Amino acid sequence: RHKFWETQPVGQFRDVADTSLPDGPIEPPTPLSEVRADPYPLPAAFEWLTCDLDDDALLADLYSLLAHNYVEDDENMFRFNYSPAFLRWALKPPSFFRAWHIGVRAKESKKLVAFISGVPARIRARDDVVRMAEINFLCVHKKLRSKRLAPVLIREVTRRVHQENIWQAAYTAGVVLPTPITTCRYWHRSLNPKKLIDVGFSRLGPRMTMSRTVRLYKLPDAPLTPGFRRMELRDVAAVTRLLRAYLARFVVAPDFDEVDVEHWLLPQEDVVDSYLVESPETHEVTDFCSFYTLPSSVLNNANYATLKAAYSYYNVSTKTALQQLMNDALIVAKQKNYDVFNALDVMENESFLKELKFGPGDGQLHYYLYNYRIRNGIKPSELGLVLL
Ligand code: YNC
Ligand code: MG
Repeated sequence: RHKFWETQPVGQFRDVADTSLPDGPIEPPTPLSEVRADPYPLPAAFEWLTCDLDDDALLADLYSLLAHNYVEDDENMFRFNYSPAFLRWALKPPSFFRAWHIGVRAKESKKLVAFISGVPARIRARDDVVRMAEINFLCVHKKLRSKRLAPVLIREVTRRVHQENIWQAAYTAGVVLPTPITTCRYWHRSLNPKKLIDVGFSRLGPRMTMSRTVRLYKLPDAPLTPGFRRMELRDVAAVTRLLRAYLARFVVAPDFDEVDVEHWLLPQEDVVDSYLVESPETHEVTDFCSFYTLPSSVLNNANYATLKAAYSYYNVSTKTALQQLMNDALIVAKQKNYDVFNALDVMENESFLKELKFGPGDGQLHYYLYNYRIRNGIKPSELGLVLL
């Protein structure tokens, strides 16, 4: 059934019932001298291109490939529209490898037609902190689909990850592959219900009028928690402490240090936003919340071209109730003109979704590890990892 995935060191569907298989790496590392030295062959009309994302023209090409060919919803009404600044942030974390930004272009026209990327991360599974690649932005131009290019891209990124002596990876996909460690659902909180209904993202509820709907989702003009403010550079140490203590609770989570926190969580306009609660009395940082910005193109709508969406990222509450903290996150997202606030049912998110008027979406997001078995998988609430 999965001609490619059956050949890979991932949990195989046929092994699900085998309780003798231990958790941890599926295959041991091979000596680096045995890692294939040359790129995998591509069909004759195409060539590999290691991408330099500091090159604005190349970044614009990548942006455009993804804006026209990346992930759509099941009904093909919306398509992710990652901004160039977001792509740079996502693909150039501390100690990134340029060799892991892999394009395929047409030899003649030089047009970028496919892409896959990895970035390095330390991810903890139970008590094992593992150096991994986070694989993302796998994309093949619509005109080149179903020609088995995706397995070539995956093999090539795997080869380049192995060259750095890294043997595990984490990734998410909307499709079911062998074998998810967990399956999450997106929840959506309307901030601009009229627009969401106009573009077909949501529907007017039964026995609801537009004005009642607008009132239902109305939020205060400013955050309610005293001491709630934007994160700054001087907060990196405190935020790292909060986040490390919190993420220790989950079965699978990133192992962030201060360098990671500065990159992944320090606010960048229209890329990532982070807020915290600084106690007005003690000036201690007690709570933290964050979201990233990922607009979607609205396909075939006369009135609107894009939806501005915020995605819940990492949130930590110690003194402010998580529900109140997230209500403040909704308020700042509304102030900043986002149309919708999305969150997965990971970590403790279930505790606020219904109360804060999030509704369940229809798409599922499956989480995977490459060459690392977690027998029986985990629950979404045991997952402390958000991929972009
Ligand atoms: C997918 N999303 O099952 P089998 S997510 C992984 N992730 O193989 P072809 C996928 N594999 O089943 P197409 C996949 N989608 O026969 C399909 N596959 O074993 C598998 N869409 O290849 C599929 N981006 O080239 C099948 O398919 C084989 O032309 C078929 O290309 C697929 O970034 C794709 O959704 C997704 O651009 C590129 O449809 C194309 O359809 C497309 O004939 C729109 O491929 C955009 C989209 C995917 C977003 C993402 C995470 C990717 C993870 C890849 C796996 C990484 C493994 C770890 C590597 C490092 C290891 C170390 C160490
Ligand atoms: Mg293909």
